[in-house]
Amino acid sequence: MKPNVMILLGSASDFKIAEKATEVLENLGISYDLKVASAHRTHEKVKNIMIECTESGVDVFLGIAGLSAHLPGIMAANTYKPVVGVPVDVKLGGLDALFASVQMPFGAPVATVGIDRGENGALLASQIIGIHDRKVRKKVSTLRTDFFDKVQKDEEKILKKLDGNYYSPISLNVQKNESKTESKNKELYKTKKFESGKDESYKKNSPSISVIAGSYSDMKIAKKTTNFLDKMQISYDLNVISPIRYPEKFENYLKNTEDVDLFIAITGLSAHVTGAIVAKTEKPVIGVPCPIHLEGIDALFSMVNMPPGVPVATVGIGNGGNAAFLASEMLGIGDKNIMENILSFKSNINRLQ
Ligand code: C2R
Repeated sequence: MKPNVMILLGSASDFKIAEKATEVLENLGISYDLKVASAHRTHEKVKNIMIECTESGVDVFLGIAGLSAHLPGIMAANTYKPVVGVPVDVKLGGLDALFASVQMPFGAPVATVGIDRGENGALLASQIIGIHDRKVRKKVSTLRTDFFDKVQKDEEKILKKLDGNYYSPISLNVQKNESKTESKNKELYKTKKFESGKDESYKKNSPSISVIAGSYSDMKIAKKTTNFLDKMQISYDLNVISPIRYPEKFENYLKNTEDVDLFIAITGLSAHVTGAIVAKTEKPVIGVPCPIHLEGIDALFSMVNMPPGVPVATVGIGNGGNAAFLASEMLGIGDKNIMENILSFKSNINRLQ
């Protein structure tokens, strides 16, 4: 069986994080291979694996590394398929690895997930495969529903232990509301079109990508995204909608995007836009943190460090171009034209150097 996902570890000492990833892939029935290959210590091995596996049909690569995590970047430099980076906490709480993985220059994006979040890395890889494989998309949707059920059960468990004198639960109403929202979410994941497999014909009228900016002040960066999508001849919708400022508009908009392939969200400060989207979809969500304040570090941290079950494929601060590049790589897995466009663009960049 050819592996769909290739996992590379910078060291055998990263295996604990890799196990979280393999558990998810086992659960979803996605084939994978795993090797230890360090860009620093065994550079040629990494290059050879990437070149060979890109040609032999691996869909997505997962690079797991700590310290100066150059591994996912070197992987991205040697392929036109999507690379997901999982930074590992060896020193500095993993911040060194996070920055090394996420802050890639244009043309070699690494879809970075939270520190030590091997499960989210694998889930993101599965969502990417799910763009082109309806069965995988459905399994991802079911797995995520399990995460909702877990939250519900965990809540019940902790509430049983609460016995403060002033604890005054209004749990009946709250629980009703919550379960309503949950069932709405579940409905969204199991749209009729999705289950009956009619989405291909609908797709012709629907853009491939929904680009959402949190504010007009993010538009300069959003422009970099849409410019590159235009170059790659990929259809997109562009909207400025904040789930904090216009919650209803946001909800309504998302309901109308169930036939897009993926989302790109561009947002600064506390990056709730990406979190709000990823909570509602089983499709990949790419996030671009914007430097409105604190040079964008606030947005980067709040975007990338998502809990298990809701990965955001984060690119470098302000790097709208890389978000579009990554989206093209994701779509290119199942679309020869896009794949050829991205390949020729990538070799042109290399030639310029
Ligand atoms: P050792 O335990 O082998 O010394 O590795 C590994 O991923 C690991 O987290 C310590 C840490 O060094 C990381 N490492 C990299 C790379 N190679 C090894 N970041 C690389 O090429 O990027």
